[in-house]
Amino acid sequence: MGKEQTNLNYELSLELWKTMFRIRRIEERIALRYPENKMRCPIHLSIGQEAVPSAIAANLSIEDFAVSTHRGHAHYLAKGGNLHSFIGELYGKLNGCCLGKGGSMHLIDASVGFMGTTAIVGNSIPIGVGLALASQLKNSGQISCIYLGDGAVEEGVFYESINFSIVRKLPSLFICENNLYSVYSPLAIRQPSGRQIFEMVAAMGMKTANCDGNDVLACNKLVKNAVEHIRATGQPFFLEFSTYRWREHCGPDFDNDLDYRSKEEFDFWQSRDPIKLIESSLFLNPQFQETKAAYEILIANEIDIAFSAAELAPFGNSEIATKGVYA
Ligand SMILES: Cc1ncc(C[n+]2csc(CCOP(=O)(O)OP(=O)(O)O)c2C)c(N)n1
Ligand SMILES: [Mg+2]
Repeated sequence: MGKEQTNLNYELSLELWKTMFRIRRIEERIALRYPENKMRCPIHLSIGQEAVPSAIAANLSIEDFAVSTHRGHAHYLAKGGNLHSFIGELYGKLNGCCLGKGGSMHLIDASVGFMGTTAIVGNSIPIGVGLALASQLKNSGQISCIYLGDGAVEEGVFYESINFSIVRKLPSLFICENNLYSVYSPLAIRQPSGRQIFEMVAAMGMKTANCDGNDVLACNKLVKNAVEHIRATGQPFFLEFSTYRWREHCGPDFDNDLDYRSKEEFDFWQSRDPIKLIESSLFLNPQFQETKAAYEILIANEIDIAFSAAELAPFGNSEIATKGVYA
């Protein structure tokens, strides 16, 4: 491999690592501060699942759209969502992206094309398809990225949305983060054995692909290819990534004591930490150690400031109660 290629690989790996590392540190801080009881909304952390949103961050622009789920922190940050607006929202404060009225599961920031997350499984999928339809009607070239979990595949609206996207040739990018569980229920008791989600969607008529969702370079390659395809043809694409959440379904803690997943399984996925995996090749470059140390400090300071700002920000009042409420 030539020197130029090696440098290019390093730069790309570093960019992807930075996004993952920042998301991880932000969520770890949320977990650390959550027991103070100042963030009064339920939280669904995506620690362990950072590779997919980082690949999205590297390939979508701020003009594109994204919608997401109850587990949407990483998706919001990867779309360029402001950290102060995010932490303020968790604290229920006026500096939050929804003026503190939405909390963790209702993050919206139209200024960066992040059009919303909802607590109802599958609910944001048709909204994302609607955004893709709007983009097509306006010929704006915007892609609509629709994040969903494996559990959303059990909702009827999933099939309607896939079907409509195919029939109307919409620029929608479906991103299925298959972390093997819906709350405590493993995939094996929810969906037929041997049926792969991406293969089923391919059989419905959409272009699809899948890969290891903890290998950020593989994720990046798949997303890049899908985005190029959508931009060139306007046609939808479905990507499935296998990944794993480390913490409890809802909340800041680990839940291995509940015994719904085995220690062996958990250990296997911990050994496939997406950040550690890319670091193992980044450390081959002697510069990385110093770069990592400096970035760690930068991110810690950024997080400190955002949490302080959220603590200091005021709560809303009756004047803003109906602002942004449409129904
Ligand atoms: C329509 C609906 N059914 C059930 C629930 C309860 N619920 C909340 S999160 C969740 C799990 C969804 O699993 P998945 O889509 O795989 O996302 P993950 O939590 O694994 O990221 C369920 C069943 C809900 N919020 N909405
Ligand atoms: Mg899941």
